[in-house]
Amino acid sequence: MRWRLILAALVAAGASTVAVAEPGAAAPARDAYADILPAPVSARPERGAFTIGRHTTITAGPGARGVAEQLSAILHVPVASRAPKGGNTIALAVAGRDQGDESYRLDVGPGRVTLTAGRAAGLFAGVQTLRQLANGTSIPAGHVADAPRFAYRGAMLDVARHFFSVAQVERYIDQLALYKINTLHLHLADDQGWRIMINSWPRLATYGGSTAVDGDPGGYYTQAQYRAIVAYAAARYVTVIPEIDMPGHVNAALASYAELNCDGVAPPLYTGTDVGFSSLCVNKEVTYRFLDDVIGELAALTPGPYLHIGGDEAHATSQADYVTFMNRVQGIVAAHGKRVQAWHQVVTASPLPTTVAQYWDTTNVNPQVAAAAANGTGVVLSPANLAYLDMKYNDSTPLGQDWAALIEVADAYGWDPGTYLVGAPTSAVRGVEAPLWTETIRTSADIEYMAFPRLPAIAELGWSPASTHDWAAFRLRLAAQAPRWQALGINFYRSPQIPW
Ligand code: TNX
Repeated sequence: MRWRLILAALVAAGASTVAVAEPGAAAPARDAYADILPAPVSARPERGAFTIGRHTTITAGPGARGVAEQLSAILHVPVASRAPKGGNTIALAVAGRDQGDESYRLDVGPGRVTLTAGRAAGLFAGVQTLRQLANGTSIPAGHVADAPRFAYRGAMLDVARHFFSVAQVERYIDQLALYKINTLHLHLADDQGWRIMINSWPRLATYGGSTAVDGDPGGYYTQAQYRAIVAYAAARYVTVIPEIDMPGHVNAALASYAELNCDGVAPPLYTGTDVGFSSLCVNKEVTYRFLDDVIGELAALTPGPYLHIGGDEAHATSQADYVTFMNRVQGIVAAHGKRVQAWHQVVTASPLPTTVAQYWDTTNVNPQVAAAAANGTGVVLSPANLAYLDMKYNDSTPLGQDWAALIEVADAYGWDPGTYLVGAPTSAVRGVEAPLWTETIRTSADIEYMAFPRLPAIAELGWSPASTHDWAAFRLRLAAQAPRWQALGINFYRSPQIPW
């Protein structure tokens, strides 16, 4: 514990090279391997350490160069085409052909670090582990073999209720990548704002994007800015899933174009926080021309396979209309070469075989979703009472809401995505996602306060084998992250449950 405090002080003081603490207080290698978060499949410390010095180089095999450059920037070690004599080496290699999941193998010895993976994405995951192990210029020796439990490990940011700049989104992407989260779901349109330029319907952004909750400043991404976010994420092996919520949550669109309203009259812009009052006009053909244009432009801008079409809280749409609408829009998405992700109400329509339902209810019993899952519909789990980052931690949390639950760290960590939804086969579970709705969230410091430390908890549920699940060990792993957050300037909630 004592060395940890000393390390924290050094990191907080901005020390780039952490001299190993005091005599007798040297960091025991065992701790570093036990502190990897998310917990790896297996980790075994050894005696000794690799020391980064003036003659250390990083070497990159075919396909490993990009990740090697990223590691180089983190460790301030050059990338060389070949290891020079007399120096020690950090060798990165993509084994065989570029394939497989994000699994990797890391071996740290006194003279050499070897990181291998089937794909560059696995090397990137391994680099995150290496970052956590490195203690200044010392990397304790040992071995890690690791692979994700679930392919989908997501975070959602609602940029509609409040708008966040490209730099703010990129900052969050960097934080997600630290914990091996590989999907960023961007909630791009809601009643309070439309945040992406659609060239064929420009008033969506210029007018529909002009405000935010409480009349706060609005904003939108140009297509070039959206592409920049997507590219920034891709460089960190994070796939962007853009969401246009429909048929409800559409006041910003209805306000922008009168013809989208059944009565042909555009409502005023909306800056409150009610949900469930707006609906696209399901029986007008212009609705589907509009959606074909919007989905077509978004599909062209988005390299990832999924587009999210919302489908939640459509309280102003009749169930019959909802079914008609969701089925037709799924066809439009498919026609543009993409797959559908939608909130779990989509199962009340006819999900396509490739449609993924995102579960957000506050109970683990939902026979309709379980039946769809048993029938082949993929499920991403975001139970609002466990995984929603906008829920308060306790009743004195200054930000957030409490309609689903108060969520302390132990609650966010204390469930198993593989077995959560009664009657849904584990094979249907694609993974987990932690959504952050932003009715009360305005700044990066606000985002971080709600995400840390619950986001790493959800990240661990998505990545780590169920056999590693252990609250007593997790709270120590989490505490060990705090010096890193301080060094990175990440604001976080000092939960009394964690021995910081
Ligand atoms: C419910 S759950 C919503 C959002 C709100 C959120 C606030 C779901 C899919 N929709 O529209 O922002 O609650 O917690």
